[in-house]
Amino acid sequence: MTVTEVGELESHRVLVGQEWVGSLSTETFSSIDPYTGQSWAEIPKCGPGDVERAVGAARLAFDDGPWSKMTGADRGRLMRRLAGLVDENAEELAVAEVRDNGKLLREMRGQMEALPQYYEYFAGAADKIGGDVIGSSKPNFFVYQLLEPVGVVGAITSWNSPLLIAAYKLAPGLAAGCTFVLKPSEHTSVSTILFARLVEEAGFPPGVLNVVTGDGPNVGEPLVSNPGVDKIAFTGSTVTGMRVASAAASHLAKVSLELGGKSPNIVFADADLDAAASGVIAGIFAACGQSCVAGSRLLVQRSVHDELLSRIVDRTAAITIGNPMDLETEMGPLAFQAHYDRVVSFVDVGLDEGAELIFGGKRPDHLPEGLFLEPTIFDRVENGMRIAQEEIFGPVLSVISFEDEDEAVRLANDSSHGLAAGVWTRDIQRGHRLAKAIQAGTVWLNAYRMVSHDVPFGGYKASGYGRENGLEGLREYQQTKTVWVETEGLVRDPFRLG
Ligand code: TXE
Repeated sequence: MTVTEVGELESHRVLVGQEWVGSLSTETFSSIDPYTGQSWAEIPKCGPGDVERAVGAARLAFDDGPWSKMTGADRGRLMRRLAGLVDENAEELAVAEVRDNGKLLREMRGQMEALPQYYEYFAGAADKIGGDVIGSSKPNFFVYQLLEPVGVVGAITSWNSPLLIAAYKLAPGLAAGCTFVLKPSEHTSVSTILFARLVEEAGFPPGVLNVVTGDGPNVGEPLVSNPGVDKIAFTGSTVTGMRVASAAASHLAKVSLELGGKSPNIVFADADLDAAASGVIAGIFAACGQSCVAGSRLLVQRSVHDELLSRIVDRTAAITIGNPMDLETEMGPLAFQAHYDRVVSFVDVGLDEGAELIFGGKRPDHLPEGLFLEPTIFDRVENGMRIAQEEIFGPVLSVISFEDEDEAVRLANDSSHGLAAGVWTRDIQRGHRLAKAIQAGTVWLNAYRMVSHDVPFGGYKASGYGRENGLEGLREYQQTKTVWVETEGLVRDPFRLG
């Protein structure tokens, strides 16, 4: 599909089992293009009944369907076919995501080009799932462990990178042998629906992937609470993540949560300041800061504060803001109106708290309409301020100065979140010391915003639990079964354990 064809208003249906059906209610909701402010797609408004149907189809496929009898090699073959189809359709998928969430075409093209690697990597793991033989101390017993799929997975994704975040869940889960009910964010449903068509085209059996579209209360909650779901894999806000975990507890579903962050980007005086400035910009202004790993707190050693800030401000002033489809654009609009209003409100919060606004803070002069906000920098921020503690999820940087390494570590860890951190220094020993001392699931030394299909990713503290990607990500979709085999044919004392 070309760019212009995608521009036409589309009607989409949801996938349940092997059937593309309208939701039971036949109601729809609009997907709004944040750049034009216009509706560009109508999405089925699913409800609890649709979730029930979808979970039933996933359950059947897991318990009884052809999927449950396939070998890992078979699953891997289907996943490789899917990777090829994603590759062939990357442009259509990228454009759909830009229309849905306003992120840059250049960013979404990059994500879609990376997407096949997720399915290929885990396809390669699908036929290598073994188990373990336990060297048990119990004589006359042969003990082994099987690695089995966890079952039906309810996967719930956020709006900022819909298909990438879905791949973090689907690729390892399919390799393990799970089946899925996938609920995309109500702000970004289209690319998930297009992707589901590719899953079907690749030849996956009915019920392996089901897609239900709609909001949290009517679709997300019923999915999480459904006793037919064995595991919930969730990406979104910390507040919703807590609700998800407690609803899942009602039927003891396993949960993995990838939540928000307030990640520190820490620059020492001995750093390569050009590289650090570029890393700070990447951390907070790429994707308009709408990234869970946004480096939204800049911790800078006082002696290089002015020098670093002048480099950051110079580069920030040169950022091109505008149409996300234009490949020259570096910052597009924010994703939707309510989110825009929330992000903008933090400018007043920062001013009220006494931070110094040194760049941005308003709509760009050349863009009188649309959900645009200038890249915004607050200096002289105290780490206790709301703009240093709360995830803004927008292009707002809070700059905090520190004196020495101890203070840097203390400030970095003085946060309820712990998703990621960047450390900029030429001192290799300090770099490793900091990597150990910082409470976060990912630490980048002299880099920022690196993710890959083969590298585990996830949070400490309120940023969630469980890991996605890498072989550790595969384990999230497996459970172990221990098998004891009596090898001597002995009759044992029935009143003795073991
Ligand atoms: O998240 P929500 P949103 C953060 C970021 C952002 C905020 C809000 O701070 O400003 O979250 O984003 C579904 N039971 N991140 O509104 O509300 C919902 O429909 C089950 C960080 O997207 O948490 C959507 O599909 N599901 C994040 C998904 O949960 C429910 C990326 C996320 O929605 C539900 C995006 C419920 N009760 C936002 N309520 C990151 N870590 O990357 C809602 N949902």
